[in-house]
Amino acid sequence: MTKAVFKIGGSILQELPKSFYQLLIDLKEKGICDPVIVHGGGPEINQALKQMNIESTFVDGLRVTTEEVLEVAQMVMSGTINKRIVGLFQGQNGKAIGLSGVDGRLLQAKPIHNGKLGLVGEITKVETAWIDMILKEGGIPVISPIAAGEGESRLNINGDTAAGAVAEALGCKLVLISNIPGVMETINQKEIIYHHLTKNDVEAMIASGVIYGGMIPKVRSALASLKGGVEESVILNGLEPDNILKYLDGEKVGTILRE
Ligand code: X2W
Repeated sequence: MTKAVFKIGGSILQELPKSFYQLLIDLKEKGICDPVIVHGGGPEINQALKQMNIESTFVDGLRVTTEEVLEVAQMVMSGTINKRIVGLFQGQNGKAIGLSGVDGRLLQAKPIHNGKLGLVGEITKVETAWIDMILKEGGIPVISPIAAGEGESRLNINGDTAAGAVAEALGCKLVLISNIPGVMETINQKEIIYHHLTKNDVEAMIASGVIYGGMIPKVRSALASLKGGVEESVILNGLEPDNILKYLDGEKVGTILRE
């Protein structure tokens, strides 16, 4: 069965309807595709750090990660959020298996920019055998983006980057679940959705400000993963889960990104 990586960002987690999880379970049961989930958790990490009076800063969308920040990121993502998503699948009778990138060295990484951002990693290898094992047993893997570094060290990975690396390693599609229908622009008071974009289109749209804020790392990591063997990246609105079916049926929905 073809696989697909679904990235669920922290900002959309609270909004996703139960039917989203049900749809992914149905896709698997009907043999349409085998979902692999990679999640984030940025907003909840922010909240937890604030409550603990720990400062954190971002450089180019990446959280500068001290030992203390890493412990909080791991607690929130590999603990609270990962198990919440597993619970949501189980609430719909899905067989979800939650694991972090540290488990079985599923995600292996080295410090990015020679450690300038502290314990932030870039993925060097994905042990896809663990994912395949879970899929073979009928499970839905739910992966949190903390990776195994050298020895006992662990590294914080941006969620979109982790999802891109997993899709790349599996050689499958990457579906970025969003709360907007895709990359949009308002022209003459009418909202239009760009259904197909290339790398050059995206760069031009970032330069002109059409693509801005949190959408920038999303489209950039989607494009970066294309280079490494991802067939296709697509941004879809998870609040209307039928969009996922429509996309898999080849209908014009969301924004498809290609090289
Ligand atoms: C991210 C991991 C979470 C994440 C962080 O600490 O916020 C780095 O920046 P979203 O919800 O997918 O944005 N890691 C290195 O990416 O969450």
